This record gives sequence, C-alpha cells and structure tokens, in this order.
Amino acid sequence: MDIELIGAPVDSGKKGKGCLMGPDAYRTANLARALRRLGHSVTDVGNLTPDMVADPDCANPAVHSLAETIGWTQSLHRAGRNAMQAGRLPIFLGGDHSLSLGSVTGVAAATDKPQFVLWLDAHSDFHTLMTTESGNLHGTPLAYITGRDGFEGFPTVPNPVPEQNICIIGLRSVDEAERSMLEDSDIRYHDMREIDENGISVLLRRFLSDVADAGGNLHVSLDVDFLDPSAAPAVGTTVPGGATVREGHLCMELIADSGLMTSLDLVELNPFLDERGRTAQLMVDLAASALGRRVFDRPTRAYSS
Ligand code: DIR
Ligand code: MN
Ligand code: MN
Ligand code: MN
Repeated sequence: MDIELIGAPVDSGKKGKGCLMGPDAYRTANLARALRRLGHSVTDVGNLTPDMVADPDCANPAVHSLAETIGWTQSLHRAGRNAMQAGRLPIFLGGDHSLSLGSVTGVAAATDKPQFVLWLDAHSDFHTLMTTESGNLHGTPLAYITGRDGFEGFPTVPNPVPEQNICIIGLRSVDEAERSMLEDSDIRYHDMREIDENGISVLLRRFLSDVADAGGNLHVSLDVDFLDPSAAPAVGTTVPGGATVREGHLCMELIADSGLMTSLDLVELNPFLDERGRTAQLMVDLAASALGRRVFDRPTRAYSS
C-alpha cells in the first residue's frame, strides 16, 4: 500500500486546546516506521495549514472559530482528494474531529465509487451549525458530509455520503437534537450496550460485508474517545464505558482482513493530556492493526455475503 501521512493540526473545533500537537505526537510514536515494517511505502507530507477565509455570519451565537474551521475544511478537502487521485491511502493525523469536514468530503470527491464511512466514536457528531449548543464544530462532521442544510458559509459538499453508507460504533454520549435527527436518518448506529450484548465483531462484519457487496471505498474515522478513558486518557471529552484495547484492535484487524479501507482519520488526540505518550502509542498500534499487523496469520473469512 502507498500511504500518505497528512498532518492536520486542527484545533478550532472545540474550546479546549492541544490537539494541534497531535501530528507530532504520532510522528514521535513512530507511526511511519510501524507502517513501513508492515511492508507499506509511507510518505509524510508534513502539516497542512488552513486557507484564509473571511468570517461568515452565523445565526447561532454559540458557534465559534467558524472562519478557521472553514479554512481547514477547504485545505483538507484538497489534500484528501489529491492523495486519493494519486492512488494513495491518506491517513489524516489530527487534530480534532472537525478535520473530517474536509477529509471525508475530499476523499469522497476523488472517485465515482460509492463512499462508505465507519465512525468509531463515543459521540454521534451529527449537529449542524443551527443545533449545536456547545458551538464546538468537532460535533458536526457527520451532518455536513451527508449534505444536510445548516452549514451556511461552508463549501457545498460535492459528493454527499449517503446516510445508509455510514455506520457509527461506540456511542454513549448523544445530545437530544442529535438523537432525534439520527432516529429520523438512515445512518446505522450502535451504542455500547449493543456492543456488550452482541460483540463488536458481529456489528462491524455486517457493515464491512455491505461495503464489499457495493464495491465501495471505506473511510474510517477513529476518535480517541471511542476507547475507554482508562486506556486512552489523552482526549478532552472522555466518556466512561468505552471500547477496550482489544475491542479496538479487533475492529482494526477486521478492517485489515477486509482489505476495504481507503482512507483513515486519527482524531482528537490531545498530547497535553497524555501520560508519557501512551494514548499516542495506542493510536499508532491501532493504525498498524488496521494496516495488517497481527500476532498470527489466520485464514481470512469472506466478506461478501
Ligand atoms: C457534544 C460533544 N455532542 C457537542 N461532542 C463531541 O459539543 O456537540 N465531543 N464530539 O467529542
Ligand atoms: Mn468525534
Ligand atoms: Mn468523540
Ligand atoms: Mn431508528
């Protein structure tokens, strides 16, 4: 695989600062070396900067850092589209989750294949500029990439991701407005209880098999807070009761087995809150699992049904 590491030190998507240090934490934890050891070719293109855009009007006074976030959306969109068109697998080194406003819309614009998105997160990130109460735009990318209204000032999404092509796993913090919009949508979503009752592999295999049947591209967006805070403390929005280290690796190993992943976000790491780099290291290890690291080789189960 030809992998492109894209540094995205986005810190405008929430008020607590520190995610801008994320890309360098992943580099310090030797992400590139881990992926090269798996036989991949890896190019680190360094860190992006946001486009300069004028501050648009916004009817919701809670929304902050709008111009900066739109600027990041534009530059990340181009970077994602270009990497895909060059035949590479982009890994976006965040940066907070608002970076997915650009990464997902960019990769989706690069090809005619159906785009699928796997969202591993404690939160549903399904607010619009009108519904967000915190005003933190890291809580909005899923509504934007599906082409919803309520993003005045943002670029029009050229290839919206169909709701039925999106799967959220790990939910345990969903705001009231998000809940009703999700329930009225075709997005599939699995909260922690469903994981507890079924096992995470059952839920994920079902989705991966749909991606395979459709011949789709798969973007994986991995939010640090998908994981339990005891394993991954370096995130501003910890929610207890998250995925274990093994559940995280199992997801990534199933993704690697499927051979379907075409792009990846590593988001919300705040190295300022980390304990001697352990969260950064865990995220690097999870990325390695998604790209083929395994303890033993085992026969791959078929994904097409
Ligand atoms: C909350 C928290 N739903 C909000 N969201 C996220 O501010 O909109 N935290 N994404 O990580
Ligand atoms: Mn998120
Ligand atoms: Mn989250
Ligand atoms: Mn429903």
